[in-house]
Order: sequence, then C-alpha cells, then structure tokens
Amino acid sequence: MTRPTALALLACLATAGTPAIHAAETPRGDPDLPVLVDENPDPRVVEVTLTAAPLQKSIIPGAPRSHGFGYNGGSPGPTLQVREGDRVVVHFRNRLPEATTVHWHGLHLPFTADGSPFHPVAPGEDYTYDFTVRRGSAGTYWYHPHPDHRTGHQVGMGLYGAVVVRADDDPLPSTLPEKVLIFMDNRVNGDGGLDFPQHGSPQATADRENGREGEVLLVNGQVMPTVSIRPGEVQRWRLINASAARVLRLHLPGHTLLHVGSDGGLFERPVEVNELVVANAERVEVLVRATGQPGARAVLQTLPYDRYIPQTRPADWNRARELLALQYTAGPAAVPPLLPVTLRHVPVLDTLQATARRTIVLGQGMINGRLMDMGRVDVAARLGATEIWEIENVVGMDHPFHLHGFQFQVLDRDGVPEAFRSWKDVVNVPKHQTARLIVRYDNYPGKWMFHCHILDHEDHGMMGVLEVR
Ligand SMILES: [Cu+2]
Repeated sequence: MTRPTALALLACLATAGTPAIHAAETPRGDPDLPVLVDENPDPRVVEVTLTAAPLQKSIIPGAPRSHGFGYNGGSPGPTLQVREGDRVVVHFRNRLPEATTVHWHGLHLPFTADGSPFHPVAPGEDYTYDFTVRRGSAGTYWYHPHPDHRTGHQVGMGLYGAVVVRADDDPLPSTLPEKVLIFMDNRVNGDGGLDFPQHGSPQATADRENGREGEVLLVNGQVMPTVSIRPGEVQRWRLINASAARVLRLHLPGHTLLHVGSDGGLFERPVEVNELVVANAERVEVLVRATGQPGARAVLQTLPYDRYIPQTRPADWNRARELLALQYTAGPAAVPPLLPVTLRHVPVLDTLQATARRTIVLGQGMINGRLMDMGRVDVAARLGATEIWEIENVVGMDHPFHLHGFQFQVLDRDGVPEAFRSWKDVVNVPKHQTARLIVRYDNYPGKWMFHCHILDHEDHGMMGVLEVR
C-alpha cells in the first residue's frame, strides 16, 4: 500500500464565492444517523442486533403516521461501522409480516452471508450474518432487503441503511469532519401515506418501466436537512444513492468537489469535479471544501438526468431538485487542512489473466433475453478465475448493473478506456452503450446474483445467477 505524499492540495480552487440560495423549507438539524451498537468487547469483533419491523412513525417527515418498515425503529436504519479485518456478526430478527433478507451491498463475504434471495428469512425468524471484512475494502457500502420479487416494496417502505468500512491506514486526515448521507426518494398519497400503485394500474405500468420515483427527496430520512460547515473547513462526505430508480446528478453551486472514492473505496488520487452522476445503489466519497464566506449558504442539488425512454419520461424530469443546505457558520475561518495528492494503490486486474469473456445483454426487463429463474445458473465459473464481462445495453433507457460478492473494475465504455482505476460493484450502463468490466472470483464459492439495480426491474426478473465453484 502506497502511503500518501502529504502535499497541500489547495482548498480554494476555482470557486467564485457562494451564492445565497433561499429554499422554502425550514432548515432542519444536522442529519447524522445513529450507529449500530457493538455488543462484543473484543476490539476485532463487531457484534450487533438488527431488527426489521413495522415502524411506529412515518418515514416521511411531517406526514401523518403511516405504514412503513424500519431497522431498529428507524428509517434509514443505524449505520454499521466496522474496520478492515473485523469479524462482523449481525443477529438479524425479522419481525415484518413478510419474508425478507439483509443484503450487504458491495461487501465481499460468504454466500450464506450475502442476504440474497437464496436465503430468505421468514416472518418471526432470526438469521445470523457472519463474515470478515476484507483487507483493502475500506469504503462506503449499504444494506437493504433482497427477497425474491419484494425488494422495491421493502426498500420503499423504509428498509435501508449505511455501512462504513474503515482502514487502519486511511490516507485522508482523521481530523476531517465526516458525514454519511443516504439519498432516497419516496411517493406519498393525498393522506400523506406511502403511495404504492395498485397492481395493473397505469402508475404500476409506468413504475415497471421507469422504476418507482417519488416527489419527496430524503437525505438520511429528512427533507432538506442542513449541514453546517466552517469557512476553510474540509468535510468528507460519504454519499449513497438508495433510491429505487432515481439517478442523482449532484451539483453544489459555487463549489467544486474533490471526488476521492467510489463503490469499493478510495481512488489512487482525487479528481476535481463540477458535478457527479450517482446511479441508484452507487456510492461516492467526496471532499467538500468550504470556500465560501462566513454565513453563506449553498444548496446541494440534483440536476436533470435523462435516463428514460421518451414514451414514459416524466413530464418534469428536466427540473433541478434541492437535496440539502450547506450552511456556513459565522465565526472565523479555519485553516484549510493539508490533503494528500495520492490516496492509495488500486491493484490492477490483468486482462491477460482473463479465462472467459462473457456478453451480458440488458434488454427491457430481461438479461440475455431471459427472466430470472432461481433454479437456473446463467453463468458458471471457477473459483479464482478472472473474467471479462461485456455489459451491452440494447435499449433506450439506462440500466445500472450490479454484481454480488465481487468488486470489479470498469475497463472501458463504448471502447473508451476508463480514465482511472477504481473498485466498483455497480456500473450504470446508459442507453445503447456497452461497458466492459473485469472481475476475479476470490475466496467464496456460491450463487451470486447479477442484476439491474432499478428495483422494479430486478423484482420483475431482470436478474441472473453466477455460480462460482
Ligand atoms: Cu433496469
């Protein structure tokens, strides 16, 4: 592992002051999430209890109490905080009226701990997820249900939470204030209750096509929360798009962001960006540099992103939406911290080692022309093998492609080599584009799902099975 060279990366690049933007909403408090309590005194074992149950409060702020689901009484659930090398034991209790699982999205773990549809947990039953956090996997992940056909419903009912994996040799200063921000959207009806369409209704048809989007945009379960920042400060934000279908195109007016990491952790070096597309289930890590004046305010927005087929594109798709307020404190400025110019080494997966090349065709609602069948193996591979997968989207809407169990690296998109190497478990494949990725099946045999992460597509069968043996 390469240690960072501690050279200053200037905290005041290319910003022209921070425009004051006024939002109609009343600012709410800092959106910090609760953390799962470690019940084990051994410092290298994290043992927690996670209960899924109907929620006694509304998951939409300000709405009347409505049906919903939560983890440990909240939506989102508490954050799982672990370190590389930790053994993690999750005592899961399903107190929902239906079967569920807990999928640890992006983590490299045994088949029995993956929480895929192969290991449903019946109502009233318990299940223990037991795994060791891989070295080199420090990053931002999340957990959510993954039962057969019901993922979209259960996530929409409120079941999702964050996972943070830390490294002992994290190259970024530990003094950077950190925020975990989970983005979610949801739909409410006239009574303020969660709105899921009736089976067979026009809305159900549109959702099946587009994926279910909602008008209420939530950040850590809040509408337009406020994050405070001191002028000069640098904050580390871990962003998770937990939406069923909404793709975020993040933009913070008056600021550029330092993009430092993706699904499987930090890059080799930071990349300065004006905006960031985060497809559903993807994560990004960014450094936010407080280059504005004391008392200034900026609003993190999601800009329009056209992922739709024209026939079912929502009428207001081209409208920017507000997500959260960044409020500068009035006091004196902090001295900007020194930031490393290199972060860590990302190992190369060698294309010369690839022993198979696969073509995965994403059609509308199907993969390689077939619907999901739990009894079928779509791809069979050897443990330890390296393979190249060509993910070809042949239809006119984007599909974010997710592989369980193994992080991969994107090689190229439509033949254009990826600008830099990173670990990924989701790659958004835009309409009529092809992405090539390389993956190595390390350590764990089993049956692993690959699927579109638009939850409505996944639930309706846009999924396949990779068996590694
Ligand atoms: Cu899809």
